[in-house]
Amino acid sequence: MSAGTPAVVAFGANLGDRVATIEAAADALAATAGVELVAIAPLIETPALRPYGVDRDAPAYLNTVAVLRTTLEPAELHAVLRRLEDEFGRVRTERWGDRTLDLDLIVFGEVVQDDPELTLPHPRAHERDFVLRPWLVADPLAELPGHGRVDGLLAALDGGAR
Ligand code: A4P
Ligand code: MG
Repeated sequence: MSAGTPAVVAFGANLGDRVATIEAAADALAATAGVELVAIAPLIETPALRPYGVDRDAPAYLNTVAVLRTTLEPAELHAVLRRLEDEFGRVRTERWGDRTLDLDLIVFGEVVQDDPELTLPHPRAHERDFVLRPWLVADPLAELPGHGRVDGLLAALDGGAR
């Protein structure tokens, strides 16, 4: 399938068997009807970012980014991601709290929307090293609608996790 809309999904995990969880979730996403996995970056380890800053005492994250093509609608793809988070044992307690699996939809084609249930592009992606770095590996020409080229955004960050 090369039809469909390009979409980008960010994976994060800082509890449990992080490698196994992310690999199984990526396999499940690739096996979903209407979803083709185009590329996925190698895992990177990053310190936990909390609302008040980086917390080096918290369990570290593994992060990666997958580039997809999909014939699903944005809300349908988001529902798939929520279901996979639940399947892999995610418990929602505090905001930006530790988790077995977080799946964020970073971009969906050129869609720009402000819905709190699904904001596109993801409102914090442009300032996050742990999203931009693997995304650039998966797609060296990546662009974030409204913010420009990912290589330029990454160069503008002064290093470290965000
Ligand atoms: N939501 C709105 N737009 C989107 C979107 N584009 N993708 C809504 C996914 N969800 C979206 O999400 C909270 C609400 O955002 C949901 O109702 C959803 O419908 P959540 O997954 O339940 O909670 P969360 O992930 O804790 O909240 P949030 O604010 O999305 O967190 P972030 O910004 O994703 O940050 N540190 C490192 N090193 N690596 C990480 O991956 N991740 C986070 C989570 C914090 N620190 C991290 C990492
Ligand atoms: Mg999330």
